[in-house]
Amino acid sequence: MPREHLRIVVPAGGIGAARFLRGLLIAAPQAEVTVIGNTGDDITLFGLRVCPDLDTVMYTLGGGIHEEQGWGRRDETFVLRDELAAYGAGPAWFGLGDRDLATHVVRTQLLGAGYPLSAVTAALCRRWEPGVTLLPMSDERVETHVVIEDPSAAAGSGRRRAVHFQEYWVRLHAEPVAHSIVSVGAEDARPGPGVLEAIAAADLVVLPPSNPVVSIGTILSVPGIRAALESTPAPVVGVSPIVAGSPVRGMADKVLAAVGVETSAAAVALHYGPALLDGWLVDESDAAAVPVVEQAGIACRAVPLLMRDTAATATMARAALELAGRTGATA
Ligand code: FO1
Repeated sequence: MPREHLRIVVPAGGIGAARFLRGLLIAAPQAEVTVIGNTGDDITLFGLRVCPDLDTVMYTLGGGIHEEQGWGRRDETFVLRDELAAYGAGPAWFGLGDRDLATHVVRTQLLGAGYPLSAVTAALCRRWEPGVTLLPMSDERVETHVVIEDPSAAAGSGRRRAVHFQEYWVRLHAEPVAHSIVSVGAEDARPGPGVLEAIAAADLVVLPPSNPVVSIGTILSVPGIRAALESTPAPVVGVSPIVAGSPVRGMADKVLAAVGVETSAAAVALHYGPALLDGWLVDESDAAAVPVVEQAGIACRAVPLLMRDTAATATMARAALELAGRTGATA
C-alpha cells in the first residue's frame, strides 16, 4: 500500500485486542490507528459507569495497565472496595481498585454533565495518550447479557434468565451453559461519532484476536457497522482468537457454542464470512484450516499467534499487514 501513513481501523474488545494493538503500533509506527471500542461489557456499579474494554485499551496503550491481569491498574489498592464490602454494599465480586475508580468517577461526572461517551473517552485519553483514536462503538447504551438456566430454579425446570455479561464472566466464571447472547439496546443504537467515517477512510481494517461473539460480535450488532465494514474498499484482515481448538484466554468457547459456532480457527472465519473478511490469520497449529478458509474465498495464512511478548505480537501484526497487501482488496 503506497501511503506512508496508513489509516488502520481496529474494532476491539479488551485484553487480546489491547495487546495486539501494542504490537501493531510497533509494526506500523507511522500508522494512524482508530480503535472502535466494544461497550457491551459496560456496567454501572455503585452509581459509576465502568467501561472495561475501553479502559483496557486506554490503560494498556497508555502504560497504566495491570500487565498480568490485562485489566485494571498496576500498583492498585482496594481500600474503597473493602470499605464498601464492610458496609455490605455490593456487588463484591467485581474488583474495583482505588486508582481505577478515579476513571469511573471522572467518566460518570462527565456523562452526568451531559457529555456523550465519545467525548468523555477522548477526555480520559488526553491523560493517557494511548497513541490511537479510541472511539466507542456507540454513544448509546448497549449491554451484553447472557441467557442461562436460572440457577435459583428447580434443576431441570428449564427456567432461564439473563444475566449481565460481567456477572456471567466474573461472578459465575462462565460456568453455566450460555443459551443465547443478547446485545440489549443494540437495535436502537447508532454508530458513535467518527466510526463510519473512520471505516470509510481506512486503508486497512484489522479484527484483532478479540472474542468473536461478545466483543467483535457486539460491535457488529450496532446497526450500520457491519455493512460499513463489508462495503469498505479497504481490506479487512482478522486474527484468529482460537488456537488449536481453544480460546487463548477468556470464555470464547462458551459464547461461540451459544451462537452455534464450533470453537475452531476455521469456524470463526466462516462465522465472520467472506462478505466481511478478506484475510484471516490462523496459528501454525491450525495450518489444516488454511485450505478450508481459502475455499470460502478468504485469503489465509498460518503464522505464530501466541502473543508471548511485544516482539512476537509485532511479528503477528506484520503478518496481518502483509496478508492485507496480498488479499487483492485495494484501498
Ligand atoms: N475481571 C475479573 O475476572 N474479575 C474482576 O474482579 C474484574 C474487575 C474489573 C474491574 C474493572 C475493569 O475494567 C475490568 C474488570 N475485570 C474483571 C475484567 C472484565 O471483566 C473484562 O475486562 C472484560 O469485561 C471482558 O473482556
